[in-house]
Amino acid sequence: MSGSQQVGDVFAPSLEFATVANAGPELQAAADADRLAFWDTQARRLDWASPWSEVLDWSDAPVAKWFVGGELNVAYNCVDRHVLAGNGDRVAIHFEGEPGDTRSLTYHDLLAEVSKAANTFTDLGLVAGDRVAIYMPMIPEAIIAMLACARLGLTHSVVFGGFSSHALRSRIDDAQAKLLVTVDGQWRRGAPAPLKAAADEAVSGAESVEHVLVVKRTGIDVEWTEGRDLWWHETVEKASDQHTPVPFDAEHPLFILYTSGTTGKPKGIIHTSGGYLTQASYTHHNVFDHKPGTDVYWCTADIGWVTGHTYIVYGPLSNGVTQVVYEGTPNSPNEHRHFEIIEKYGVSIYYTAPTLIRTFMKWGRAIPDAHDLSSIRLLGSVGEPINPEAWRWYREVIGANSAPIVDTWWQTETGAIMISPLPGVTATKPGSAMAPLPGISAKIVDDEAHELGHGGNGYLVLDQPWPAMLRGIWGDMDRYRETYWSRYAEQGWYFAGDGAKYDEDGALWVLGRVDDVMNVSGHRISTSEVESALVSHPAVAEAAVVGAADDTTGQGIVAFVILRENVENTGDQLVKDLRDHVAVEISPIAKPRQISVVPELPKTRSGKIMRRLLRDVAEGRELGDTSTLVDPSVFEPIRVHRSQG
Ligand code: 6R9
Repeated sequence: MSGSQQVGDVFAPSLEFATVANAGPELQAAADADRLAFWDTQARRLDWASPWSEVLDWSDAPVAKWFVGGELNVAYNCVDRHVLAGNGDRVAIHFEGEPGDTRSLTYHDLLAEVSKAANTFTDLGLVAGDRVAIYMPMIPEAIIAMLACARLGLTHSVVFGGFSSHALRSRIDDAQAKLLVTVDGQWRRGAPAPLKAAADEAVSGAESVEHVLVVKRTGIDVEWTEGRDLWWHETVEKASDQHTPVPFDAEHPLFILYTSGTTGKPKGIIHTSGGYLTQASYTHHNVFDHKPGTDVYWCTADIGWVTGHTYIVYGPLSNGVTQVVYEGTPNSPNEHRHFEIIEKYGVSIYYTAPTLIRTFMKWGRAIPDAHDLSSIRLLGSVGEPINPEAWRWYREVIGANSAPIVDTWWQTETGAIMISPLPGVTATKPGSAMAPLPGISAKIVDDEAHELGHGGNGYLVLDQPWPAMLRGIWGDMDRYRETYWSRYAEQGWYFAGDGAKYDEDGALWVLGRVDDVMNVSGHRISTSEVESALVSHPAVAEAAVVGAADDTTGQGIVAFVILRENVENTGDQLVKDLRDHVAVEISPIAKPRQISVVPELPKTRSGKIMRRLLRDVAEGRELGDTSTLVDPSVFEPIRVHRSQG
């Protein structure tokens, strides 16, 4: 076996992988020599209808223009050009429905479907610049609708299918969407759950919406508003499959995606076309080492969040990917589902979130071990810091001790991956995102904008513009400047809102949101560092840590833990063991003041632990807004436990 070489805690790339890797050291050398010339080269991965006159115009900072004057059609780049290059028969999407129905779409099929949808949207009177809301589960029509928008220069706003009608309505109103694309219902754990009902509620009285286009997914009964509502199978499926795309300016808005800010109403993050697609395509090619025609790629995200936009739709399809799209949850009908899918399609690149990896750990390795996962050759992680314990488990159990792991740091705002190892090039350390990618520049600084040396915890800033950067907040450019650019206004740096450090070897560690950094007796301790220590204890499957107000120490550390299967809760003894373990792993100052064993943790729909709510529990307050929680009932046992403890 020629796995990667492990020395201490450093995994060097194997020669075998490095020899055939897409990325090589020349990327960094080229970016160092001339950053803008580097991006100029990367943009040529795409087909442009007309060239640009300038790579970057930063004169109106912080609003960037990339590839000034260049024109392209994003959907043409993701679909048509693969067909024109003779790859029309390659499968683009292997769709796996939750109830077990399957469907494979080639690039030929995808071109026909996107063309039909584009013709329908045009018949409905939509013109470039109009906004379209998409409220759908993970079915091919969601991707087709996004690409049809891109083809026509319509700006899509995808709203996660698990959000409430209230959340949908506020997004429709904010963007003034003219069309809403949705489904009758979606499959959830073997049963159809209505979605159009929520869409109807959202649209009722929403004056901007002229039509609601409905895909029949489950066949459940729906209410129907004549004149407004249209069935996909009676319109799109009957439309012509011939459609000629026209090019748009590189800065034409491609999509708006709302992120739940910690406070206030959601921010509509604006992304445009040429720079966004350039970085999506470049990162997908190099970070995932994607080989078109050979690899089978699977990103388990939902299109309702940015990972689905960039690493299911735009990055992969621009590179001619063959990918799996799965509709359901990882345990429908049982915990074997993801591994069955990997085995069935021969998935070679698998990209998921640490929260799912820890869930797999909790279920136990017997489940993945029951499957042939030998097709896997690269693993990715995104969404939150991955604790070293989960990283090692992921590599050993899912990656057969040889697949490189790419821990990818980025944000809705950055549009594409910014910090990540390059497989075949970068040696990795469990838990570290390692380094900014070639072409990207980041610094770790203190409050006074001084760069920190190795070992110092500081703030992550991006000190140079990048092609996929957000271009603003929809309808609120002041908030854009205030949120991201005011903290280091003098320096002109983008403030990411994450804490980070370089370790003694110069590896970059993202420590979590800065509002998750606790201050205990004057010591800065990251919630994720303590979580990581707890999870490294054999009894613990998952942990969430918050800083709760404390009269003597400023903040006290409060932990919530889920135990692994078959571990007995020995009460006080367990709590003592865990506190001692943290003291050993980090330091006695990081010992949690209080540890509660709970059956479940509150999470957002994108899988992030809602620490704000746990802080409310820890500080004995009434719960704040729980509207973005997947399942608000998880608080019942947590509170019961608290009143007993
Ligand atoms: C892509 C995505 C962004 C925030 C980001 C950070 C956290 C994402 C991470 C990570 C550590 C990683 N985050 N990836 N933290 N290591 N590899 O998740 O976008 O939903 O906007 O969240 O997620 O805190 O600031 P988004």
